[in-house]
Amino acid sequence: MSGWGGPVRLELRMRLLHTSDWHLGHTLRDFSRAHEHAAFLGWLVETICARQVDVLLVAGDVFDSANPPAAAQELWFDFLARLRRESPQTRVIAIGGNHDSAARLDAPSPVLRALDVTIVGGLPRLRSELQLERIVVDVRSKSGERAWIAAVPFLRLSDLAAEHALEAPERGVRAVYDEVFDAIRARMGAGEALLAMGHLYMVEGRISELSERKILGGNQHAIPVELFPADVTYAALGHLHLAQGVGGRDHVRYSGSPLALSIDEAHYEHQVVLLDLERGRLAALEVLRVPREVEVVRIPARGALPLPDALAELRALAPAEALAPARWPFVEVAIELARPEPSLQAQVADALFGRAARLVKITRVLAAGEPKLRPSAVRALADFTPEQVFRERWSKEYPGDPPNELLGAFHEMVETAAQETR
Ligand SMILES: [Mn+2]
Repeated sequence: MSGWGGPVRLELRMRLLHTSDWHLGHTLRDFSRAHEHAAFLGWLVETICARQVDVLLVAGDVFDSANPPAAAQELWFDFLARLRRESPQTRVIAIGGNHDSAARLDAPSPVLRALDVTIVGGLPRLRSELQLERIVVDVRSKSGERAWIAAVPFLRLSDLAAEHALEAPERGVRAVYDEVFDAIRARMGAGEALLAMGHLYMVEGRISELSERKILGGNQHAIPVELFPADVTYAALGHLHLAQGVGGRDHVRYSGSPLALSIDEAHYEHQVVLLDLERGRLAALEVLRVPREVEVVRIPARGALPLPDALAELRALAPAEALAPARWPFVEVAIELARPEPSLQAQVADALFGRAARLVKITRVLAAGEPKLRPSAVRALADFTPEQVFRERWSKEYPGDPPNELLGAFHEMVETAAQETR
């Protein structure tokens, strides 16, 4: 019941907005995403103002690479400055993800602190001691609600105690969180919330086929959801690009990425999460869909078309003048072929000439009943994940699956290589 003349409700309340995996600087087959990122960040500032958000949580992978281009860094700093101007009461807390360089993200911290921006790029240790004063963040809303945040960044094996690092990394991760939680419990008062941030892969996290296998580094570091004990009011997670609560829990949650970072993620419901705390309890949780600035189109939506039909559909796309080039849809086309077609690339390019479309992928599907060539024989190397290539190679020499430690080492190598080549 609401109406005139009711008592003014003076509640303790805090509103937080949880987002992650922006991957600023990302490119999709050489096409810049800067326009989409700028649109998202503009929308985010407007949303934070309109919904009067007290605290913004960014759960890792701010940047797509350890060495982001200047334009990506400009987006980040420009966003922080604009937020400060337009919503000066909003605090920002950001942790590093596996794509971020911890040191690079941390570097401007002393300046950003003056803008109420707290950054924990890498796990701060002094000799072997956790620097708890940097990981434990306490925030207060205008109305006086207080919350404590365990701002734990993505943990690398080198962050974990030596006795855990190789044998049982999940125990090492747990030891870090437990130490931070204990420090918070020793400080927090009644009616105050305990929140966690993390950039990690939880055991019950759902991933969709192929698209995210590459970001997981195998499953060997999957962490059980019990990492977050019952007194954790909300865990703001990053790493998986598909928005979801973990294991049926609403309050242990991946916000997912705000835009599709591969064509396989086009169907995700990209979103951010608004949460309200009231006297230490989670009072409300609301999902806000991120407006889509650029469409991702697959032709056809499922399966594949014979070449003439596929080309006809491409020619039927909107003309180039219909949209600003930065908004032209990303297009994947799947073509069914009776035999290899050497001029395929050129025919597709020709059909798309003058269309509002950016071609990111041609998927070739050999028609059923084709005698000799197995489909895999004509798949491009780019259609395989590094892990699939690794497994293929392994199976040529050894029986069974490669051992987990080896897969883990392989993924760590791939990740390092990927970061160094950007
Ligand atoms: Mn990540």
